[in-house]
Amino acid sequence: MFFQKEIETAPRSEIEALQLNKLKALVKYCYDNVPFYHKRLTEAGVTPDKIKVLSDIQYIPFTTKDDIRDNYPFGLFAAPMKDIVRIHASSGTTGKPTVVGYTREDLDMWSDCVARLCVAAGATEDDIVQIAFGYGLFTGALGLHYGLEKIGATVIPTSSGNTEKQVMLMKDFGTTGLVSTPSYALYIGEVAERMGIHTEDLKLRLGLFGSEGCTNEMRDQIEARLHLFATDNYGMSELVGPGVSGECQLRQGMHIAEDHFLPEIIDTKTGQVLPHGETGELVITTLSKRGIPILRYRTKDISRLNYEPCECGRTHCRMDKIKGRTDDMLKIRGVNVFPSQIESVIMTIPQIAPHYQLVVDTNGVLDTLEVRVELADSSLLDRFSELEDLKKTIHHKLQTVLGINCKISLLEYQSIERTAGKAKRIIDLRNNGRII
Ligand code: DLL
Repeated sequence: MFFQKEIETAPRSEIEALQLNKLKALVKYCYDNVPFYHKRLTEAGVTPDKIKVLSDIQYIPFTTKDDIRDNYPFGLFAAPMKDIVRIHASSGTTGKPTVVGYTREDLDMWSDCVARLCVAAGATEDDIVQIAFGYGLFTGALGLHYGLEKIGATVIPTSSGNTEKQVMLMKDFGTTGLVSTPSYALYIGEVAERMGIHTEDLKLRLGLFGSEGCTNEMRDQIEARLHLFATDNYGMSELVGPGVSGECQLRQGMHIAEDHFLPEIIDTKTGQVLPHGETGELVITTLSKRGIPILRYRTKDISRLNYEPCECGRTHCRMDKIKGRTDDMLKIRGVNVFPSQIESVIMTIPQIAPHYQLVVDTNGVLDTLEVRVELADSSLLDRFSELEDLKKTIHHKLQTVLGINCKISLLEYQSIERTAGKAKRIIDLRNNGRII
């Protein structure tokens, strides 16, 4: 039920006292060992002795992805290279990757955090878990790998791709747990069906999904197709990788490992810290990392913190599922639209397969949004009036939720590209110079 019960169920006052001690030590560690932070903190007038209470964190300047990139590759490392035992990096679509380094202590802390979330989700030493994340610089695969080994589960490092083989091994090895992105899990289900394998006959029982968003409606689809209990976990390479937070079996938010990560929610525009319970951009300070400690990292992920006690007994606060990212919130004719809102709607329409793409463009004056979805049964393509009715239904449901008009395109089953990693769902044609 717990991996580190004492800390996972510690009273709030104890958690906060620990956080304050660690924060003070962290600011000093950064100030003394990273010239970038020394300069930043000095400019902001923050010397380590300025941190007296937790809320003094507000005086510390934010760190962004650009700060890490500007100091490429190792400029923000606080530990000497002889103490760094592992490097990871996030791919990033443009320019250089963001590079992170781990000391041995960091790796230990990381695998503890992942072990916690796996146990919280229901994994045990009896599980046989297939890791279908890509092994390599990406933190997902090795992160889950070490955490699951730590709890004594049997790890099968299949890596991503080669989907038919994934299914074959799942059947032959009696795999009980699957680690992947939610979209790849759906694809594995599709391939199994194509191979004539009934997923209900497999031993799969638990999904540890993360690295991309997954609405509850999408989760229902995954569970129906793979016959397992699907859980969500969150993290990012700059902070550690997976292990920042994860759902317990009650699935009412993801418990943050608060002894290692100090969360805040800020207003993206003003940078002001928002009161508990408000939705905004998640900012995280890594309290324990030695290799590359990060002060107040702007994740760009939108969420909300919940400090109410959870019935599972864990006292660490929970963050809501990620609503979207500040940089993938679509602004359509002045209205803010999150892809997750669209996902929630289309996942509940039975005639539609759970794959979609959003194309944003402009007709010269106004933004346009096209929602491309696949028909679950392509024979519907021959029945014009049913197709038109379906389009109207989807259009109406989306308009009710989003408050804007969008174009619905019904595509043949499997015409949207499947990926083994994070799904690419948004095509924004507005800024490529094609249209003025
Ligand atoms: O995706 C780390 C990870 C791996 C987390 C495996 C969980 C499982 P990056 O590649 O650096 O790291 O991407 C981080 O992915 O800022 C979010 O936008 C998104 N993300 C990660 N987990 C979730 C989640 C890994 N559970 C970025 N829900 C983050 C929604 C997620 N988005």
